[in-house]
Amino acid sequence: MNQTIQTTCPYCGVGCGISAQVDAANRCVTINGDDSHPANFGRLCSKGSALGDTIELKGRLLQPSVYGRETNWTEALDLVADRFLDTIQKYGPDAVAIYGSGQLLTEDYYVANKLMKGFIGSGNMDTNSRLCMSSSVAGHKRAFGADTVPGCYEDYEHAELIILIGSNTAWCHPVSFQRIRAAKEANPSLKIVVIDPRRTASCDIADLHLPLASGSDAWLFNGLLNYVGHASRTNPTYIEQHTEGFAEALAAAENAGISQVAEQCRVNIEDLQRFYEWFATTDKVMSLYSQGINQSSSGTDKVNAIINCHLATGKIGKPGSGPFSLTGQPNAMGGREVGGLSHQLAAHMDFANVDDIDRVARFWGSRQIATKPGLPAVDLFDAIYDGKVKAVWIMGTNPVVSLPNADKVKQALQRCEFVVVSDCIANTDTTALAHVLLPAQGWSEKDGTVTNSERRISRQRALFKPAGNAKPDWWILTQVAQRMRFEQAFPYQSPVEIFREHAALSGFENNGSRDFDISAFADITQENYDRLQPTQWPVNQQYPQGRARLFDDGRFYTPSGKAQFIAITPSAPGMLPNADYPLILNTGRLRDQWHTMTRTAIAAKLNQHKPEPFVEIHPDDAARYGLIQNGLASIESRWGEMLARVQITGSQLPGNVFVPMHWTAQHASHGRMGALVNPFVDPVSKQPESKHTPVRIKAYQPVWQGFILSRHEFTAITSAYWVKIKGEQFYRYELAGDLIPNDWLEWANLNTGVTAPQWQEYQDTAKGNYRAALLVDNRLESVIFISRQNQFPERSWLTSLFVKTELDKTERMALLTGLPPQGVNDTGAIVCACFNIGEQTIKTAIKDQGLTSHQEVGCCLKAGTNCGSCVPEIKLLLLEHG
Ligand SMILES: Nc1nc2c(c(=O)[nH]1)N[C@H]1C(S)=C(S)[C@@H](COP(=O)(O)OP(=O)(O)OC[C@H]3O[C@@H](n4cnc5c(=O)[nH]c(N)nc54)[C@H](O)[C@@H]3O)O[C@H]1N2
Ligand SMILES: Nc1nc2c(c(=O)[nH]1)N[C@H]1C(S)=C(S)[C@@H](COP(=O)(O)OP(=O)(O)OC[C@H]3O[C@@H](n4cnc5c(=O)[nH]c(N)nc54)[C@H](O)[C@@H]3O)O[C@H]1N2
Ligand code: SF4
Ligand SMILES: [Mo]
Repeated sequence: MNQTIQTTCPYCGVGCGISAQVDAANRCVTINGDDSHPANFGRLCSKGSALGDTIELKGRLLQPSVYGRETNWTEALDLVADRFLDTIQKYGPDAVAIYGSGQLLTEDYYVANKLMKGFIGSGNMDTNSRLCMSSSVAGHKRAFGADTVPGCYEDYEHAELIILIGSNTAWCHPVSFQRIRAAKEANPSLKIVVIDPRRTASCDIADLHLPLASGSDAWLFNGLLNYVGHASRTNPTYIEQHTEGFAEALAAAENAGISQVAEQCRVNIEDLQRFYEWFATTDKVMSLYSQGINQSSSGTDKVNAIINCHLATGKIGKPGSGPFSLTGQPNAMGGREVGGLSHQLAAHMDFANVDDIDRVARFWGSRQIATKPGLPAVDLFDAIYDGKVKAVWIMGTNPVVSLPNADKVKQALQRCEFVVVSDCIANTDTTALAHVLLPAQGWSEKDGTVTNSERRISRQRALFKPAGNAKPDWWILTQVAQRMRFEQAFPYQSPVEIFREHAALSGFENNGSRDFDISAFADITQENYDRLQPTQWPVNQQYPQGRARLFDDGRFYTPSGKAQFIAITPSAPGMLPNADYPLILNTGRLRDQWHTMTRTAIAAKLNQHKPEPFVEIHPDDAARYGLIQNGLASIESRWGEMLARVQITGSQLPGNVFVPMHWTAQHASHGRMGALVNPFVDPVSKQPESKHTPVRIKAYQPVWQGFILSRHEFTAITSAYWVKIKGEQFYRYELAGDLIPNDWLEWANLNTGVTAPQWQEYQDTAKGNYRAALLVDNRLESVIFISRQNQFPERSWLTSLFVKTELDKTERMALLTGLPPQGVNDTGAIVCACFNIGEQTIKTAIKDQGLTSHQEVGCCLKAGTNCGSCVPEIKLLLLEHG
């Protein structure tokens, strides 16, 4: 019997509702968007749609282990508690730390934070949100006196101008992007401006794209403040009644005249003028911003430079207007609610206020509460490296990949006396360095709440029984807390008890002084918790049903009740390009992968869009550095190096290169870009500058290149360069090497693990080509293509053969050419992941059937008609081939 369960997507901060039809007996699930969820009204993107393909048990961490040996929970938990107690006793509480994640549920997060700050008595609980949202948090706090996102998604439909700043919404918040696209279709006068050094897929709906110089946003928004100030386009009444510090902020922007800004940002002055004019003359303006703003050594200033413009014009706290920080992770917002960052305490209270410390201590009944901030992420791993922090517990994050200067992070964990990792996946770059591994329940097994970008709390509900011996993160933490003799404060038996306590703390001695207040849930019953509908906080006596917008009353959480302008002096990035490292490395996300690929790369269909690590570079730079399209390049910074496939494109600015953040040592030999990223951080928020690292690039010319497609996963790969890509019933290995093996057949056997081989071979020694195929009963097992000239057929026809139980004669004959037999079309690289439609298929349909719009392509091929994330790419194909 199938059961339908409503839950929430575990990926991005849009926080889409999912309606899951669960076949518990067979552990499978059909995923649909939840029509009634206000974040998505039934829509899902490619990642959410593919969730059903990611729940397999293969690769899961299912059993606790200590020092590489599987064990039971009792031994593992005892060991963690003992070693933590021991370390604290010898070296004090600041010698231990927890490093958490915006992918933990609120209940998990609350317990972790309470344990470290409330009872171990150290501030050393930080989170990957330090790399993500901390500049927004700091900017909000400076301007509003609290970490408040004023608006909501409904504002997209009210806005007349939407500005996407350092946000590739089309790929990173796809359901919100579709909603904005729909708002524009319904209201053609809605204008969209994209501010990003790259021309991204989000530019598809843009009326104006400002490809500003990397890091120059503070100039751009100081320029806007200056412009509205001089064009008498400010709102003097609003400034007077609801703000402080305008004169100082305007004075600081005095040097940001339009020509000066055009020069600093290297943007066309007419475009700049147009943007400023639109902002000044449009009533309802939303500024959506994300990592292009936050991940900067002056990210907090950039956030405030944006907020300043909204305050000066009163465009805040009303429908369709306001600054809107898009959260990244599914529970980035929930983590901020519980105080997951090391300078925060709990429930939007922090260490800066002694009354807060006293209040939380009384609420928790703790005498040993921490009284000062702990170490933020980059400093924390430096302290581990230096041996100051001796025991660390990492949960729900993969810092060996995602922190800057990631080779040093790896060394830090190698040196650390005691490393505990809780994860749901067995082999990650971080689990590889753990002394104790604790199996956490994954998305489809967990129960609790998450909060999305618009402050909306939704339930995640378990679909299946726990896998193996996996446990909820809150349970693991509770068990350790009890073993550390804090059992009185950690009596939890279920998530609802934790949620109630969290809700009660938010209302404790609050009386309207703190924005985060969900005290209406302080007595919620199990039944009502189970039925909880998505609700936007605050949820209290005054707003029992939640509240869509804050600041509509012009009241802020500062001591004076007025919003604060911050005078901004634009500052340069931590390190500028120089003769040794002349290019700027920008890093970010792809449409179909989630961070370090531990879950998305399990779904074959999500690996086809961008299968290999790549570097995007402008044609002039490619020529200057001798790079060719699809060749390999080595990229080097002062901190580390990597290899990537060259993609030459006019969407990059000269002097800039872009690399996706996703590849790890599990998926590629040299794709872990975190190794290169500079460790500079923002002085206020301590957020690292992940979007700006000086690098150099050169061609990497291996002696040979090639690929293997195999039905079976390899246990070892011997070539110098490799990338592993999971497909539908096959694994694809892209390879390159510096040594030609004496005997390719022997090499093939070694790599594919085949014994007693019946390979069909083709060899052209003069050209350095080697090809081989292995069939068993006419079923394709493996094919190998090696060449010294890097000339290969598309992989798509060959990969399509793996779903067949038997190849026919023409297919077998064509196999070693790699080209489909006459009359069969190659689909080309996959563009539409939902329906598996390739580029070649779309191009052919455009040409043969004279298609002129993405709607026509959709009618003809279905491509782009489900989640819509590939529409920008289809439109580009129409432009090029229509
Ligand atoms: N598909 C997918 N979606 C995701 C995620 C994922 O892993 N995969 N992760 C989620 C998470 S945790 C996050 S935080 C969000 C991130 O969402 P986004 O912030 O939208 O994603 P990024 O690709 O990191 O960066 C956004 C853009 O910032 C631009 N940028 C770089 N430097 C500058 C600059 O100096 N100024 C400006 N204005 N722009 C600049 C980059 O070119 C890039 O296009 O995505 C969430 N959604
Ligand atoms: N250069 C560069 N670096 C970046 C960024 C960038 O744009 N450029 N972006 C930064 C940002 S915004 C972010 S958010 C980070 C993300 O970086 P990470 O947090 O390091 O990446 P994830 O792959 O999301 O790691 C989540 C881990 O938690 C595990 N997991 C999933 N669910 C659960 C669970 O319920 N419980 C437990 N215990 N484990 C679970 C997953 O298997 C995975 O190993 O990267 C940051 N680093
Ligand atoms: S937009 Fe996609 S990844 Fe984000 S919550 Fe919705 S379905 Fe999940
Ligand atoms: Mo993030």
